Amino acid sequence: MIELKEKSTNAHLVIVKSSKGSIEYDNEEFISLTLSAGAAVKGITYVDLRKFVRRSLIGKGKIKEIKDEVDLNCADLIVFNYSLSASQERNLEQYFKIRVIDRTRLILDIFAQRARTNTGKLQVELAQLTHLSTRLIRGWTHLERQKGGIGLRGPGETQLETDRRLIQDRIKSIKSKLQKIRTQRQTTRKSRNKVMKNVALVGYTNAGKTTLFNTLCGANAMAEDKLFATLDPLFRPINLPKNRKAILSDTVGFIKELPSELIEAFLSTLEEVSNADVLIHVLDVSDRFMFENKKSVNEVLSTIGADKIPVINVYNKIDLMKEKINLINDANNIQISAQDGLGIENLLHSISKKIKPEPITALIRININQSKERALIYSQSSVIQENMIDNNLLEMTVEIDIKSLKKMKKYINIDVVESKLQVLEQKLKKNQE
Ligand SMILES: Nc1nc2c(ncn2[C@@H]2O[C@H](COP(=O)(O)OP(=O)(O)OP(=O)(O)O)[C@@H](O)[C@H]2O)c(=O)[nH]1
Ligand SMILES: [Mg+2]
Repeated sequence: MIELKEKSTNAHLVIVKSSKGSIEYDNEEFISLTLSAGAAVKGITYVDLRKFVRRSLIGKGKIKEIKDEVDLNCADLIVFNYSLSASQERNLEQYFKIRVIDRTRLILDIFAQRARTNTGKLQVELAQLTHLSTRLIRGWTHLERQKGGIGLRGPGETQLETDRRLIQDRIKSIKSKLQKIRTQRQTTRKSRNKVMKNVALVGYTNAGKTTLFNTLCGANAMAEDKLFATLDPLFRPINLPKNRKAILSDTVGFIKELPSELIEAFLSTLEEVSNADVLIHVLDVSDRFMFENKKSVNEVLSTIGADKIPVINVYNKIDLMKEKINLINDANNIQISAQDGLGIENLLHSISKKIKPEPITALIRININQSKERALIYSQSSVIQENMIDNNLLEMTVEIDIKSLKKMKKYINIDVVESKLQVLEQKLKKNQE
């Protein structure tokens, strides 16, 4: 049974100073994560890991110091920003007599709280179970251990009471369900890609991706000042200059060292990013760690094989900047305020340029009954002229880019009478002869 705990969680944070990265950066992000998980931060202890203790990670002196503060502040959860082994977690819990979790577990808990759709819940459950399956060790029997972390909500909690074999069975079953969803998404993506380019919003969590998605598409998706507000991918068509169109997607935000369990479980969601034609990397200029975040996002992009896709960097939230900021300003680096609509026109032009080359003029003939094809031509090109040339035939003069014309020719039955494309194809043929 899941035991839901209504009263709020009081967390004590243990920040282990590592040699890489700045401590302020780690601090701020870690506190935001804890708050986003719905816990109050009652105290922080900094630990220098010069003396590494295998059994409990930290030494006796530090344990005593933390215990005193935890008792004083009535904390009921300790969160380490450092990866703890299962036995370290267990030993620390025995010392402190309250729950101890690490950063990975904290992020998994946030995801569990945010998951709304069936797919999202399955993905989170898979990540939780994968994490748990490596942590089932002897002596790990008390049920207290098998509850969730903060808030104790989320999918998969009942499964946490099962043993290793049952967990493996459940992992297998979820994986097979997710594989079906992945195949479905691949099919949908293929048919979407037939006619339109995919533009994916990516960025650090809370950078403003969903706000920008709403501004660009006139959508009303939930944007919140919370980490990982978005989990499931969203898609909408966007209108670009010169009557061009594309599909925009918004997905889960990234974070430094996104747990590998989550990357694996969210494969089908992340594939929407790795299969995009253009990425819009949303950066929050009001975040003093914007460049560190940018680096972390690029690392995740490289992990999921999306580092070769053309990118437009979008510096968001410029409305919050009192002074002009010194950033590159060109077609690939655009300053905007997704909230106030500043710079959006520039961004649309830049996307338009990135996804489609300049159009060519083509003369297309279709049968008068081909209403679906006619609608598609309208959606993909600028129709300059349309004439009935006999009782059955409609002749359309359109402006379209070569790639889209080729795609249309491949998938729908149209007769391209004259276009630069044909001239090019003829030239190509001649060259081959
Ligand atoms: N001032 C200001 N706030 C913004 C702007 N864009 C987004 N925000 C705020 O930033 C917060 C996060 O916005 P979201 O759009 O949810 O961010 P996200 O990148 O989708 O975040 P996740 O889905 O959690 O990864 C919200 O409180 C927004 O209102 C902006 O241009 N200016
Ligand atoms: Mg979002």
